[in-house]
Amino acid sequence: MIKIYHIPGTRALRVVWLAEEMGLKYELQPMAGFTDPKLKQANALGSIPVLEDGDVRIIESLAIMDYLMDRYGPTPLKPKPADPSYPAYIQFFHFGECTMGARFRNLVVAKLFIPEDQRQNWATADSEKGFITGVEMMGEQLKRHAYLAGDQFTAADISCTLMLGGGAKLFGWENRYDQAVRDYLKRVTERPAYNRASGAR
Ligand SMILES: N[C@@H](CCC(=O)N[C@@H](CS)C(=O)NCC(=O)O)C(=O)O
Repeated sequence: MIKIYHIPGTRALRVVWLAEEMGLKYELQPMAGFTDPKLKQANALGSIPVLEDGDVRIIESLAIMDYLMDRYGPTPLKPKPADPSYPAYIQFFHFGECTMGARFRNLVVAKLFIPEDQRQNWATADSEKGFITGVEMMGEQLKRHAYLAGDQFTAADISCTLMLGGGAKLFGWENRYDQAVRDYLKRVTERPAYNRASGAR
């Protein structure tokens, strides 16, 4: 049985959303917070998500998604290498965490956790600028296509939506997003699988 270590409103949503889109059976392991001893035992970093599937344990959200699509696919959520949408797919799939997620993490720490007098520094400003530039790059793609990889919804959309949603909800930045990005965010978060996943506890 697929087990997903879960805290609502975190990157675990990527995994649960994907599982819902694929119609996979899974079990949530609700965590009592980032200091839950069960989480530390499964992942020394104490970060969410963690996936267990029999003897398999994976602790990176995009690696978990790739694992589920490869092991339990094929699925149209992951275009084949010969598909014309594949290059954009693979770029935006990783963009969601490597470019956006890395900056998002810095911003969460800087804006919500460190003492107020230390929040404004070079690294925070750089992360904010990079995050907003990333949103603009997605906007350029979304002015031409309904989804990030092209005309079909894929795991790249799941990967990036988490960050677009996080910037909007946590920092109130939706008004800095292009209209094409706002329309897209509304469209993808109206998907039934997203709604089931975001309500999962
Ligand atoms: N690159 C990792 C990042 C995981 C991560 O930072 N998750 C956040 C929640 S969204 C977390 O666990 N933060 C608490 C911590 O790292 O202590 C992934 O994509 O899985």
